[in-house]
Amino acid sequence: MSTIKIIYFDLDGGRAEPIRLALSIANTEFEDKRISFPEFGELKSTLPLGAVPVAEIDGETYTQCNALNRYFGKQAGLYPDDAWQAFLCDEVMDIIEDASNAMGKTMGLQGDALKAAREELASGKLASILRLLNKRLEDAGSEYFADSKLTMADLKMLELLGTLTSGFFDHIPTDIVQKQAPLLVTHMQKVMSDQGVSAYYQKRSQ
Ligand SMILES: N[C@@H](CCC(=O)N[C@@H](CS)C(=O)NCC(=O)O)C(=O)O
Repeated sequence: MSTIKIIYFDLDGGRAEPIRLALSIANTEFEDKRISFPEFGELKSTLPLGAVPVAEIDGETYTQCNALNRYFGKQAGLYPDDAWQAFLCDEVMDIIEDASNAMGKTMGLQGDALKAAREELASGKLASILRLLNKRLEDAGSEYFADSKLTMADLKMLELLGTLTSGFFDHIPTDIVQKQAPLLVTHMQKVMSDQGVSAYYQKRSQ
């Protein structure tokens, strides 16, 4: 059996969260290494690409959250076998990466520059992304994004929705999802009530 360590910020969200959820749903043992922002600063130069999440698997360090989502998702039965359904799952995961990258670019800004960049993002790219995700969910039957069941795309959606509705990003209105993509709000509630997902968060809250 492989030894697995997932390294990421100490957040119940963000790019590592779908990986943690998949491992937990599959009952796979792993070390959930959570680091503070100052610890990340110290660790950064030792990381292969200076970013997290990374997965240490049997001593080697691997990068790229969506590749990790697919790998651990396959093992958890959360990634479609069918090529088209796999594509639908992948497209959603990559669209969410577009949103994360766009938000990441505003991270170093401050004051008026931050406000202007975030407001432009909220009314521009982010709004387009949310509307597209809403359409994809509707086209897939409004319950799950692919395979008519829970997949990594749904778990990754939790990551984006949690971030956007929590107020984590100043100047991004917390009702942006409700306004641009109302189906995603009910989708988030459905995913949160999934047995494996709710068991994970119940355990986290203990
Ligand atoms: N392409 C990478 C992106 C990873 C990434 O940008 N991670 C962010 C945190 S969510 C990070 O480490 N940012 C800090 C930095 O780049 O200095 C992936 O898919 O995992």
